[in-house]
Amino acid sequence: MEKKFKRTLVTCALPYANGPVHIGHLAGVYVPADIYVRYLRLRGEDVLYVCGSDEHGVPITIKARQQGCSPQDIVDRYHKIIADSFKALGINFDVYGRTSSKVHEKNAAQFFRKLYDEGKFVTRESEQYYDPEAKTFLADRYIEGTCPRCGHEGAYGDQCEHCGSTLSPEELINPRSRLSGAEPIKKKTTHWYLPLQDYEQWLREWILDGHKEWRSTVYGQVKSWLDGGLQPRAVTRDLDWGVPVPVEGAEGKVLYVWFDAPIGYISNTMELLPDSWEKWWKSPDTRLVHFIGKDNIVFHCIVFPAMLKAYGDGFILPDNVPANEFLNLEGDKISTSRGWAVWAHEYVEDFPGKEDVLRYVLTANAPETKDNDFSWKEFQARNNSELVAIFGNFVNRAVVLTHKYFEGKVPAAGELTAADREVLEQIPELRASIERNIEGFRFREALKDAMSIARIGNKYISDSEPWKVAKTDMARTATILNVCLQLCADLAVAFEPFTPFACARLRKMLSIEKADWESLGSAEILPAGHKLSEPELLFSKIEDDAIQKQLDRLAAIRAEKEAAAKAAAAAQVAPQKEECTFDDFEKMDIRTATVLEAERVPKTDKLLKLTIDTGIDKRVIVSGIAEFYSPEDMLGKQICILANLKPRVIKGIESKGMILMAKQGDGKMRFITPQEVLVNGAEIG
Ligand code: B3M
Ligand code: ZN
Repeated sequence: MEKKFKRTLVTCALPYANGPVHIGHLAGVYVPADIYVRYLRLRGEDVLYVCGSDEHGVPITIKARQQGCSPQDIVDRYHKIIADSFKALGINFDVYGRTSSKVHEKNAAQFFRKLYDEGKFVTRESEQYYDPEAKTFLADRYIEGTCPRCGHEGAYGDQCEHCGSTLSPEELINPRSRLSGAEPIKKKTTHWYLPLQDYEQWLREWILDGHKEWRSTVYGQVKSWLDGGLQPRAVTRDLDWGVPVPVEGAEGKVLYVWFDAPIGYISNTMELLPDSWEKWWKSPDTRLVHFIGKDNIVFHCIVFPAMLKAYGDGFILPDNVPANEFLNLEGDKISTSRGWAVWAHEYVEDFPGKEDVLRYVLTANAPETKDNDFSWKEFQARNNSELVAIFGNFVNRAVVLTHKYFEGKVPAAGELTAADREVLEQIPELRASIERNIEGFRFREALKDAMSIARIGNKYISDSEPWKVAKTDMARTATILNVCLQLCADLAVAFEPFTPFACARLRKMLSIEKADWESLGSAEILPAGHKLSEPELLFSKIEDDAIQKQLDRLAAIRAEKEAAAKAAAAAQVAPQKEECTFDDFEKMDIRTATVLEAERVPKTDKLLKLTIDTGIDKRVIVSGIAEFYSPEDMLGKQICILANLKPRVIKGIESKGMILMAKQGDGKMRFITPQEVLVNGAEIG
């Protein structure tokens, strides 16, 4: 690690405390950050690891309303679930704070107040929706109406969850307040704005010129924001949940959640280190790294830096923002509202003792450069054929054989063969590659390197067959196992950032107290005579039924979605046709009739030949309804027909008239039947 910095401050996006975290969050933010932090610590770096819940924002207030409780109840519940699931997965922040804390309220208010006092904001009056019954301004999410794109009736003022369109409240048909049902009116309100355009040039120099090493996805997004021209951004909202705006005449206003949340990183540091937090935030010797998902890039690369710049006082800026792309689940976008997700807290219950497996799979398949997909089959395969069959199997063979032949003591190596040396020489190269990759935020590649050590070991022990050699040559067996055990010790270090639970078990087996990065690749981590502990399994197989359970749960959600989509399609109604006159209508002779005989028209899929009694005559109609009705379905049914339609010959059969059918969005045709049986030939009109 270049020694430009004395310490590293790592922040992870503060999860909204209105739902549990899922694998998309973990893969995008928390697992890579945790690998980074564990790695730096192994290297003896001074690191502070900061996160916490983001407890403000409109969705939390909406959830509270839906569940008939207070926003505080909601954030209390999810704060705990989220914090516990991180811990269970080995993601141990130095501080996991909350933006509803007193420290944060005070700090965020103070931050605003200083910018306000120094004239860093502009005010703007605008017209916003207001609920005249509930006497409150309405966030876009609080307005509901019919979607102008798909006709869905429960679309929100910012988005239609049915068709996925982004909307503005103006576009909704029949808008109404979700609070009172009243029609919202427009009312003037004043807010404070940060004039981002004033920071544009500075941002260009700092990022576009100064940080060309950032991930191209991050750099590209920043560039396109800057090229698009920055606008003033509102930093306050009319809402009753959040940090109150600390100035006169701002009653009923709170700080916008994206203004207060990043300040939360600072507040949480203060909470942990009330006397020394400034060293982490205001020293040019501190490297600041923000781990986030791609939807947070603008806030961490443009808005928050502009806030810090405006504030001055020596605040440092991020040295890197390794934002990830998104993770999909079984080919579909993860959706909290649909339940299309794998939740961290459920995973740790469903797969106890397999925390590392999730960390491993999410890293092996991390969405670092593009969106990626998580599938349960791949999860199972990576566990069974990589962690169990390669890493676990190698370690197990080496440790068990050492117990068998050498009473669990590391045997001394004799002279090394060329093959032994070749194996050992690869480790320092892999170590250097892991270092380059982790320091460059390429965690997938780093994991591949670590896995290479296990692959090399597994191949070496298979090729050198110490269990066979032991029958004739104990000295050679000793050398082989010595080499294997050194590789096991390498694995215990190299994998520590990725699979910390397994590495703790491995260290125990090898009787190593503490992982030490500097030992990685040195041929004698374990001295001869070093006593190992009892072998235990590092990883265990995941059986099909555990995977099937997960797949079944997802299949049920998918089926539900498809049924809902079908129902919605069925409800679609075709627009009204062009006007016609009464005379046009009068020309049509519509009558009741009864089906006397019905049969399929040979060599066709769609046609039925129906012989019907029209009350006027008996005649044949050929109708394209065989997809929907069998001949038996039609037999004896009373139907309605257009009797005077000009006859046509269809498949050699003369068809006289047409059956009236109703059609809706699902495409199915249904015949029309009178409410009670009438005489045949009754006139309809
Ligand atoms: N609460 C997380 C999200 O967008 C958001 C991050 C805040 S970080 C200061 O899912
Ligand atoms: Zn829609």
